[in-house]
Amino acid sequence: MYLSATLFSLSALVASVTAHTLVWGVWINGVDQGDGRNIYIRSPPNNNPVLNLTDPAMACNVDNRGISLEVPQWVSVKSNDSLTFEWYHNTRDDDIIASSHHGPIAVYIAPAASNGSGPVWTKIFDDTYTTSWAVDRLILAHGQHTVVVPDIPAGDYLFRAEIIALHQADVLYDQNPLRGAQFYISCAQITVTTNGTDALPVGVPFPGAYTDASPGIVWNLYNNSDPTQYVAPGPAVWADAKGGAIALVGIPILPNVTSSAVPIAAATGDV
Ligand SMILES: *[C@@H]1O[C@H](CO)[C@@H](O)[C@H](O)[C@H]1NC(C)=O
Ligand SMILES: *[C@@H]1O[C@H](CO)[C@@H](O)[C@H](O)[C@H]1NC(C)=O
Ligand SMILES: *[C@@H]1O[C@H](CO)[C@@H](O)[C@H](O)[C@H]1NC(C)=O
Ligand SMILES: *[C@@H]1O[C@H](CO)[C@@H](O)[C@H](O)[C@H]1NC(C)=O
Ligand SMILES: *[C@@H]1O[C@H](CO)[C@@H](O)[C@H](O)[C@H]1NC(C)=O
Ligand SMILES: *[C@@H]1O[C@H](CO)[C@@H](O)[C@H](O)[C@H]1NC(C)=O
Ligand SMILES: [Cu+2]
Repeated sequence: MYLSATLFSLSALVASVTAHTLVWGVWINGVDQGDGRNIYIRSPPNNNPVLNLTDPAMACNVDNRGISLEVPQWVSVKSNDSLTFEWYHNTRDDDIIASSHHGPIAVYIAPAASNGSGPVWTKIFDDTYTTSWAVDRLILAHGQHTVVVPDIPAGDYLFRAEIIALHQADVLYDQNPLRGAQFYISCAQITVTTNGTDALPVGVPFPGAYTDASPGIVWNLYNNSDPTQYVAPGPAVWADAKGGAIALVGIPILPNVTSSAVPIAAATGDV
């Protein structure tokens, strides 16, 4: 009895390991650009979310801390190109993120020279709830969502993808630091080679754009709140943005599996 109860607890623990998410890389016009992690993505050291709205990590996650931590490569794009982010959980093209992590997805851009500091971020994509949450559709799309590159001046930019998971967002992090909305953030280093005429407007700062009072920071998924009434935090999408989609652009080609071992993330009870 005692032993089986222990085994039951252990399996319950294993089943509750974290199911967070990270960006693996990007696709341009449906072409996989290869593993971007710490290569052209300013990757955080693990897939944990940012919770603290005033943390400098709200810009480009914990490796950024508001200052430049440039990684070696830049991905070149032209105006009108489709730039697709691809997220994963533990290994590429897996379950992507826990299905409990319902919430919206947004993409912002900033000139790279700012290092993401100051009022430099412009929202170019926002998807909240249509027939399901943006995250639900991201899982179906193998972790892929796309923005069309705006007709902005030539130069280096940071493209900041953001998933907000709402499964613990019924309270503010400031009221309960074990809960709150979870921010999965990743910045890609992108060089725009066309010299467009749509100059970026004055942007918003991260941290700063989202506060405890912003819409969409507190949301209860479990009390019959109408998800079609959800409003994402932050500014409206820029009028000169060219849209995007949460949709599969290509099935990743995975290396042949030689081992069934899967890295197990640290358990935090966040399921
Ligand atoms: C949130 O981040 C700010 C800025 O870094 C820091 O001063 C504050 O202590 C953090 N809050 C918590 C609860 O860690
Ligand atoms: C992007 O597409 C728009 C609309 O189709 C077109 O007017 C514009 O010239 C295109 N820009 C570039 C750089 O191809
Ligand atoms: C961005 O980072 C680079 C390299 O560390 C630095 O030279 C530059 O002054 C920074 N720019 C800003 C606006 O902080
Ligand atoms: C882009 O166009 C602007 C305005 O016409 C010009 O000042 C700038 O030098 C051009 N930049 C590049 C990289 O061609
Ligand atoms: C659900 O909970 C949220 C946040 O606690 C609250 O603002 C909202 O009024 C509640 N909605 C319903 C339908 O109970
Ligand atoms: C996987 O192995 C098969 C058979 O050896 C080979 O034909 C295929 O090219 C390999 N695929 C990859 C992505 O390495
Ligand atoms: Cu998680």
